[in-house]
Amino acid sequence: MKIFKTTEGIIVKSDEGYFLSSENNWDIFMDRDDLFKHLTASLNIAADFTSLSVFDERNILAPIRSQEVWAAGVTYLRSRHARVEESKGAGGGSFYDRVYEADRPEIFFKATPLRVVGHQGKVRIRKDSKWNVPEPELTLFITSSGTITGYTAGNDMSSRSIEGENPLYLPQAKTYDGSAALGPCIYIPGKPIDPESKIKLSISRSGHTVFEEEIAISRMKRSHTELKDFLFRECSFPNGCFLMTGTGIIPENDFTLEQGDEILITIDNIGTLTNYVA
Ligand code: DO4
Ligand code: MG
Repeated sequence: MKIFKTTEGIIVKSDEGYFLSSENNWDIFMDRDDLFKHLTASLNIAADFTSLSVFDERNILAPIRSQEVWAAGVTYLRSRHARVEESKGAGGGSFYDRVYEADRPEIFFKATPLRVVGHQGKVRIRKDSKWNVPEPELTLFITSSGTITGYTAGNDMSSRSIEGENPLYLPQAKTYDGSAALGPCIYIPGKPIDPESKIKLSISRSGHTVFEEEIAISRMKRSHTELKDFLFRECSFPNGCFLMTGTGIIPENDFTLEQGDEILITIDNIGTLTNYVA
């Protein structure tokens, strides 16, 4: 089952088609530990939903209202290698090796809803940054009581020149207007997502593909539950939250994003999150 937040309201896609919910409040709609069961039951008896004959992709909004977006880092070997290399000059190289092996994961605050764009939206690169990349990340939707009910595609836009200059600059490298994208929908499988699901990143410039790579989420070193448990240790989320789970794909060091680039992040069963660099 997939849930879309749209200009028309909340739309659920099941095998039977598209259904518009009579509940318009995203926070209330999403914050249910039994969301999959609840939707299956409601759609079966046609309660609280109206069947739709058309679904217009252009109406899709970012699937967020009051939720904070958090992110985990250095959860794949590729990220560890890239970070060690970029911060060697600043003396930060060993931090990334250590956090990859440590019990405590790297978890950082990524964005308020204001800084998040949705499918077809414009992500930004900072004006004071020379080296910029998208980070395609499986993103968890977690309810207020700490249950992982949904999955979406996330883009953890990152300034590698700023985080490479000094690891203490991480918040500036990661959090700014248009620094996060989520969408196109929230996938609600009713069970944990298949670990063999693939994440694919494709970047096009003037109609040509300039970067393409994919990785299975099973290559991640930590479990989703482990990351969620650390996040929930001392933080409460009355409306649930999003947790980006880290990137396993980072373009080579000579690559930087440019204005107008098209970024496609595709995850099995979720779909493709498309964004443009403003
Ligand atoms: O520590 C820097 C950020 C790591 C990150 O965002 C990632 O691995 O995805
Ligand atoms: Mg990241």
